[in-house]
Amino acid sequence: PRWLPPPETLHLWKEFETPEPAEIKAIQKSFLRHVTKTFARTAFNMDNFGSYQGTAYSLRDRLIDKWNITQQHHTREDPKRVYYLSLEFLLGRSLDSCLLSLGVKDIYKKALDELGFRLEDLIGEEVDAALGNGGLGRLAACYMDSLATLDYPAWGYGIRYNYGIFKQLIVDGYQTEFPDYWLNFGNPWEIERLDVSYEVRFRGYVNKVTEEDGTISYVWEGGEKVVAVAYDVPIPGYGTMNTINIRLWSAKPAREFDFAMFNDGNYEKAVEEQKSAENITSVLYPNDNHMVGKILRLKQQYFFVCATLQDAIRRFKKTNRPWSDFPYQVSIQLNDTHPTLGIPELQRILIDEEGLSWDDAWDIVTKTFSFTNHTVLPEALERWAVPLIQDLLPRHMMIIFDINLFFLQKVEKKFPGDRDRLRRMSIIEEGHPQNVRMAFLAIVGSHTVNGVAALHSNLIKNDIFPDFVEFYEGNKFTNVTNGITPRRWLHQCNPALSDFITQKLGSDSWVKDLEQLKKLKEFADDAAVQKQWMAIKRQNKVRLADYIHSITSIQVSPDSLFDIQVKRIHEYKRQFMNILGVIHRYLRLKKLTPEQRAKEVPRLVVFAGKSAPGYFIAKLVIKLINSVGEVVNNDPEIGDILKVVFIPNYNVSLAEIIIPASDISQHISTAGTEASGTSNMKFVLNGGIILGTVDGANIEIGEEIGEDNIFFFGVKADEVEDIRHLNRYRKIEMDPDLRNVLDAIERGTFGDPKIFEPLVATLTVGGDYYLISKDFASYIEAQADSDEAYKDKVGWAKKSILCTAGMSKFSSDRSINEYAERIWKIKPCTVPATLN
Ligand code: GPW
Repeated sequence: PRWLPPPETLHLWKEFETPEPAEIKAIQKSFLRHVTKTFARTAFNMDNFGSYQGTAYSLRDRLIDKWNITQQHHTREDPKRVYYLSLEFLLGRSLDSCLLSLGVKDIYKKALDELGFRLEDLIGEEVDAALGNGGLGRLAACYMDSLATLDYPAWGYGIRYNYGIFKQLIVDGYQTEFPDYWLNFGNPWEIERLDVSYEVRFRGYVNKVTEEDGTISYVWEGGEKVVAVAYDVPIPGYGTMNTINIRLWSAKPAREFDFAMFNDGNYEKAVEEQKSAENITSVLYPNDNHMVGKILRLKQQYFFVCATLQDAIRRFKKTNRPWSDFPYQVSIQLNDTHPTLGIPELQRILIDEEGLSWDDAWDIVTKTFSFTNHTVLPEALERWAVPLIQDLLPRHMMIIFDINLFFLQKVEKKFPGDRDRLRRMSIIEEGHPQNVRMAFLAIVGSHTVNGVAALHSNLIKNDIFPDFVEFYEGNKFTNVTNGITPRRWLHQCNPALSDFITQKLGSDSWVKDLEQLKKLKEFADDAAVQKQWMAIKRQNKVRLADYIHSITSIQVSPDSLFDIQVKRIHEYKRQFMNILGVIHRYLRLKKLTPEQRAKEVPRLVVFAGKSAPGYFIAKLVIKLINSVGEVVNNDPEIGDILKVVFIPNYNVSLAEIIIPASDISQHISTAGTEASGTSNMKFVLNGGIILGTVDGANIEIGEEIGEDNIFFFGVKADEVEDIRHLNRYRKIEMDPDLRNVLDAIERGTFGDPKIFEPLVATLTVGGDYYLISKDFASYIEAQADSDEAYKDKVGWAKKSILCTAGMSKFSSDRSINEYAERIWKIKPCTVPATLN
């Protein structure tokens, strides 16, 4: 039974649950209380990290008050909620974004100033929460920000990895990896909830039970259990009371430490069990757009999905509704196929534990789940070996077979006698071993399937799942173009531009309503605005130049054109083509007279990004970039006309410095391979111009800002297949300029050419799968166009303003409203400003 507060004490609760007013004295008091009491430090034993902790804990108190009020309100209103299931949440730092969301940045700055601390320094003390690889994880973080800001009753669910994405160091030009033990100095942004925990079973056996009336049921028993413990990360909406939660699960051993074993002297075995449970949530898999079929990863997937469903069901059951209400109270979004086991898991709970019929249960399941696909790359589509699932989750494997059987029966009914169609559509792929095609399971178990940009959603429909489109008669498939939060990706990371926009628009309402940016178009030809606009860009370039110097000791000029490509290193993203283009430029510059060279647009080419530790070719690309930089940057004939920098350890907080400083950013994936891309949106929102292929969201960005304001090049997605076919069956036509570049590498211009042989071979014997040779000439041409355009300062400033002005569509607020209205069927639930 729940404890009820004595009524005469309620005013005390209310007093302490109401957020403190944001007054300087109150802030200083709470800061000093945390510094001296929570962290036991004194005025004579302080540093910036200590004051970061004090500030963070003082803000945490405010977050928790808002969080509690939000949860109480939601409990009372009981709205339909959305659960966003993701194996990755790439949140980055929280201090600055939290200060801004709570509207207390200025007053905290003042309060800390008076105590002798500079807020900027404290912000720099925070380590990133890097529980993600790249775009997919960062998208989840942007979506949490929008869900909170738009007052939606939403929860994120994921894993609290002890180690986030590895730290990248460059040693002798090569990537080396170091563990990211981000929790070493504590995490002020989480609340440990030892009281919220669930058991998760693995392995064991399935018992078949025949009831007296002859009905058959199955019980999953035995095996081993681990416990999932909740850690809550509050996400405050911007300028609203709504504060939602990301619940991250951490694995603990189910049984207490085995003292009998310990006393028998079997220490190792006693500790072993403890360790193997904790292993489950110890590390984030560092692969982006690539599946590695490791059993621990499958364990992670089931572990988090199992705990999450128990949590959602417990919340649902508190209201004593019938099961048939479940899909009207709960919507579950699968962020790619990684949480797809939620589908058989909910089916199992409903039939094995809650006693529903298969059909009633399946009806609930398919009305509850929806699924976002984020890639068309075949190597990224998850396939799990049947024997692996059978061993780890025997009951789920039975259920998946049954789901498949009933599904194929329907296919057979609709397309009688079409054996090849059944083979193509089967959730179970035949072979040795058989495999479960997780995307098929996700499609069959969901009411809606979406891609992440218009082109991508079309490719899903026409190229990767056409049989399913035909079977469902087009009704399940839709597009929701990705978006980014303008709070972090303009307001927070580019304060100078943000203030200027607010000044020009006469209001800061654009931060929550990006449509307002359209009004900037009026200023595109205004000489004074252009001048200030470009002055702000220059400030941001100086900030990046200083950072580059501090990390790499390379001096770069803020007056050069900043040409930036930052993202995970992957063959399909073609950083290789970029560095080949740089070599081409270098060779061309070397042929010019000093007088001719002086007329060239000076260019700084920046790279950053991590490679998966086992991705050999991607790692060679990093090495080549560093080797080229070594030669070019030290060539006295070249000077500032060309510089090449690889900034190590790309992460969210580094992106916040890099993105506002770009003149050009490159998004040059082979057409049809980048599902959407989201950094493209961040750069353009900050007045940077895209040089890119006709791929992913680049296309829609071009539509919004106008084709004059983007440098497109390369073949179109619908040409790629034929070209690849030709590449396979004839000798590849090597672009002559590209041949020159490869010759330079092979001559040893950039060090021992043997090192780069396997990389260069991808263009020849490798069949040039990503069409670098095909696109090279038009890529170089687009680069030359960008040089010409940059010489026209007025024209460039206009383009830059029109870029920002045209980005309204790409707010994650727009994306989230689309999901809420069209897919989740949830409504905002506005939390009152005070308790009542
Ligand atoms: F393979 N994306 C990613 F689809 O960052 F699962 N990691 C991944 O593992 C996958 C996709 C997956 C990215 C896409 O590459 C990018 O184009 C897209 O903008 C982003 O997901 C968010 O939708």
